[in-house]
Amino acid sequence: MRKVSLFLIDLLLAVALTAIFGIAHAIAGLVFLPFALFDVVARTLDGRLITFGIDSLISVIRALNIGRTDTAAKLAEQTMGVAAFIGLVLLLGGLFHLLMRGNRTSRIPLIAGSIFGLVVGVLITGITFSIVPAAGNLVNVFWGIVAFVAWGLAHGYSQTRTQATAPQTAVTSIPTPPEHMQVMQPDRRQFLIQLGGATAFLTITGATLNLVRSNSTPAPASVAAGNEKVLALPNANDPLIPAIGTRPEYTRQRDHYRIDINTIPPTVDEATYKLQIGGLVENADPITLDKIRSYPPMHQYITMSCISNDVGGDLIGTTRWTGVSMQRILELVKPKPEATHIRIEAADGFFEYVEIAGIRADERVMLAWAWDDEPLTIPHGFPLRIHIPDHYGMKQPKWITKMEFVDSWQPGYWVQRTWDREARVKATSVIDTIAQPQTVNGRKVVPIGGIAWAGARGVSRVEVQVDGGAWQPTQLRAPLSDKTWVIWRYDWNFTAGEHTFAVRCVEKDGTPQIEAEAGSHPGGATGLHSRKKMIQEV
Ligand SMILES: Nc1nc2c(c(=O)[nH]1)N[C@H]1C(S)=C(S)[C@@H](COP(=O)(O)O)O[C@H]1N2
Ligand SMILES: [Mo]
Repeated sequence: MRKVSLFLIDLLLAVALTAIFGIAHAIAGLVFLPFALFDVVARTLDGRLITFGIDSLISVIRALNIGRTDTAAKLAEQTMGVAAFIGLVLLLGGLFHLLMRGNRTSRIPLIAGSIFGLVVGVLITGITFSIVPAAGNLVNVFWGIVAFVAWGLAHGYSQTRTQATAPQTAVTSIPTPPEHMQVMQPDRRQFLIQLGGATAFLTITGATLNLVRSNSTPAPASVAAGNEKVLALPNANDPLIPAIGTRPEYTRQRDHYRIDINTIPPTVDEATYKLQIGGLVENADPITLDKIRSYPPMHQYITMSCISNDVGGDLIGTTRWTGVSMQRILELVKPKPEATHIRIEAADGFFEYVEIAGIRADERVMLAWAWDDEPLTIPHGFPLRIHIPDHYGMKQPKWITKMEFVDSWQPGYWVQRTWDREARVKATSVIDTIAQPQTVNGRKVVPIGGIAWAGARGVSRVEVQVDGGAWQPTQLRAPLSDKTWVIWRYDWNFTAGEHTFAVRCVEKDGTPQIEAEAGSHPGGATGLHSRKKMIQEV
């Protein structure tokens, strides 16, 4: 009986500790240690293992068709984080009971509990904040330790409440029956009920507060209630109307996919922020946001994709980036002649190397501070992120804190974890829709449509194939820029029955899209996108 109640106490205290971290996070923005610890594990695991984990997660999400890949993946990671944390704390509780079996310690349970909590707290916060510095300031370290001391104290206290107490009677000659023969003491049962009630209360409070908090995250002022800016898109006059069901050509910032190594994105304090400059430069003065925003802004419509995006996947978006060309930053910091690369560091510990010659050759390499005409939101990299044309997202840090000018290339965060050094985007084309039959210019057709994208190389042609027949040219809309996807449309002569449709594209210089199927690891997915559909009269 005692074993069972000890396990119950461990479990309840582990859940209660998690709930208290959740409440403090919702109310005071303090670190939610279960997520921070998950990020620690994700960062220290072997690159191949973590890549395998991400690939499997994305395959499962896409196979189950449970909604947006990015949100489903984050939710899965957060759930794993909470479950692993409860498991870890449960184990630590077990360790505490083991240590308490010594007679000396069992006589001072409150002191022993606090010391145990202190040691565990120092270890866990120390490891966490040395690996995920973004999660840690002194307040968070202190808070993590205090919470664990309280947890240890609660263990010590529960020890005093559940110990097999000697009978209260004066008859001391009757020996206490062996432990396994005792019925549960009323006091112990009462204690378990109290503890269970308190834990349930904390858990419900924590969950509710966090739900309220995440639903009340204020939208940027200009997006609030119906006064969203409507951008006049540069191709607004293009006569080609996308087939019904084609994705929106332009992605609002709030709809853009989000991928990064953080269970909770890092926040950067705008008031004290300065872009740090270091290494081989003549002017290492930190650069203020005001300074960066004081340059005449450069606007670029940009399609960005995650290298983990499968053919036809949803980890791709097209929005308008605003910032300053990196060439202006070079003029400001004046790299020394030996400098060949910039090591870009971010608030979450992420980093990448960018070649200086590439910046000199292409003024479109841009330090961006706004997306979609709004300041970058926290998940999308506030206050600064970089754009590097023709490369996957993994090459383009968000939340940039520092630029270190160096004289050699090193592998960046994902390159260290077995992903491609260049990560140059692979051309891709996707069928978004096979729409209902309709009559166009007196002809009964099935409009088919989607996107094609070849990074900054541009798309010259998109073709559709039906049932393995000849490839047919499609109509293209003018793209938003030379770096965005292009919307295509094909009006296929209506023929009832089940049909298979495939799409492919050709780059500006005549290079065809790679048709051989390959998964996203290590250099980005290739292969043709196809869909089957039963075409019927309407
Ligand atoms: N600091 C930081 N920058 C980062 C990442 C990250 O984990 N940390 N992830 C990269 C990856 S893999 C992608 S695909 C893009 C995604 O940007 P988005 O979330 O704004 O769409 O950010 C890139 N920049
Ligand atoms: Mo990515």
